[in-house]
Amino acid sequence: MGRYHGRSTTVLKPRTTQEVSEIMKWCNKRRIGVVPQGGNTGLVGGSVPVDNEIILSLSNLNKVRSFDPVSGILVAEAGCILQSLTDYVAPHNHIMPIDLGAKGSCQIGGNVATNAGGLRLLRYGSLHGTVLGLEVVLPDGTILDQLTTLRKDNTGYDLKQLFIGAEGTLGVITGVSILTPPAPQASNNVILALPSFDHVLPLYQTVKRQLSEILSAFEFIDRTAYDLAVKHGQGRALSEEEVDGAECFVLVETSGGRREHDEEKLADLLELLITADKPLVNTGVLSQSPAQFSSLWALREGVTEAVSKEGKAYKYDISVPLSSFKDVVDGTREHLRSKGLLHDKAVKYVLGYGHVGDGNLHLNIVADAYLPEIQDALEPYIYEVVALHRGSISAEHGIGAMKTHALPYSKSATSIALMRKIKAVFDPHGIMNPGKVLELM
Ligand code: 2HG
Ligand code: ZN
Repeated sequence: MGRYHGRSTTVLKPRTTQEVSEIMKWCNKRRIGVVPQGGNTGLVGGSVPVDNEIILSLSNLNKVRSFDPVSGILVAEAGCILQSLTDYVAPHNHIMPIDLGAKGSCQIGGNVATNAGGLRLLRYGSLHGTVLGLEVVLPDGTILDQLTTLRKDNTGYDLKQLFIGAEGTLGVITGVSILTPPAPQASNNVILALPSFDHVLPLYQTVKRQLSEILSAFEFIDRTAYDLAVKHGQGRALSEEEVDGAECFVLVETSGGRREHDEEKLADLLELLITADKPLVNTGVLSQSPAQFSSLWALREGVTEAVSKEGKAYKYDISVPLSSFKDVVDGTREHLRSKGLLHDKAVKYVLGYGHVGDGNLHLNIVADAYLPEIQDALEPYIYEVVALHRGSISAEHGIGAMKTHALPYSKSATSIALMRKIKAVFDPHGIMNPGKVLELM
C-alpha cells in the first residue's frame, strides 16, 4: 500500500526450521526485534518493520513435507505460496480450504499467521478449523512441534490457536498441517445485477434456500466497485443493458458433485429470481466456460487491484450487520462530503464490497494522496460506527501496525490486558514483530 516504511538493513532467509531457531536465539539474547515476513501482501502493515528490526523472510522454507491423499492432510513449510499448494494438491483432486486474490504471492505461513479469510470461508470455515497443527519457533529459539495430522485432539489448551491470527507477535510459524477438502466435481458462477441494495438480504436468503449444499460463495460489490473493476480491465464487463439501473452486484458460486444437477439448480434459481412478481435482480449472467468463470471472478477479485491503480486507498475491513453495509458506505461518503473532502484533489471514491456470507464489508476510500485531513475525518468516525454495531474493526485483515490504536473499539480492556499477558509469556523481551497487534508500551 506504500503506507508503511521501516528502516531495516537486514533480511535473513533461513532454509530450515533449525536456522530459524538459531536466528531467534541470537536475536533474543541481543534484544533485536524480528519481523517475520511471508508474501508481504497484507493490508495493515503487519509484515513491515516499524523501525530497524531484522526481517525474517520465510520464502526459502518452501517445501511440501507430506500429503495424504486419503485424509487430504497436507503438511507444508510456511513459505509455500498458496497457489503452488493449490497446484500441488490438484492432481490428487483436492483444493486448498482457503483462496484469496493474493494467492499468487501470499504464503501459507502468512495466511495462518494473519488468519486470512478470503473467498472460500463461507464453505470451508476459517483457518481456526482447517489448520490441524503448526510448527512454531518461539522467540527464545525453542521449536514448538505441534505439527500433528490428527482430526481430533482434545487434550487441553489448544496452543496452536494462539498463533493463528497472532501476526507473528508470539512466534514464527515454520510449518503448517492443514486439511484440504476434495475438489468439487463442478463449479459454476453467476453475476447478478440488483436494482437496490435492499435486495441483497432477501436474495441471500433465497439463494441459500435454493442452492443449499452447493452454494460456495456469495460475494458483493457495489456499483462504484464494479465500475472501477471494469475501468481497470478486471474481468468481463456486462453489457450496458445488463448493468442499466444496477445499484450493486452479487457473485454467486456453486461447487458440487454433479455438473448437470448444479447447472439445473442454478438455472432454476435464476429463473425464479427474474420472473418473480417482485424480481430481486435485474439480470444475471451465467458463466458458460472456464474462461468466463474466471472472468466473472476477476470482477470481484480485481477490485483491490483496480483501487490501487486509481489512487491511494484507505482500507477498512469490518464486520457489521449485513443490513447496515450500505448505510456504512453511504454514511462515510456523506461524512466526507460534509467535511468538504469529496472532490478530485481529495477523496475520489467511497466504495463497498466484500463477503456478504461472512458479514464482512470492505470499505475503501480512494484518494488522490494520503492526507492528514482525510485520515482525521475517517478516524475515529469509522471505528465509532463499528463499535455502535458491536462489530469488528478487522474482520479478516488483522490489526498489523494500522489498527493497534483502534483495538479498544472491538475488544474490552479485560481482553486486551489478557492479550498482553499472553504476549509476555511467549515473548518477554518484546522482540517478536514489535508494534503489531498490541501498541508498544
Ligand atoms: C478482498 O476481499 C480482500 O478482496 C481485499 O480482502 C480487500 O482491498 C481490500 O480492501
Ligand atoms: Zn476480503
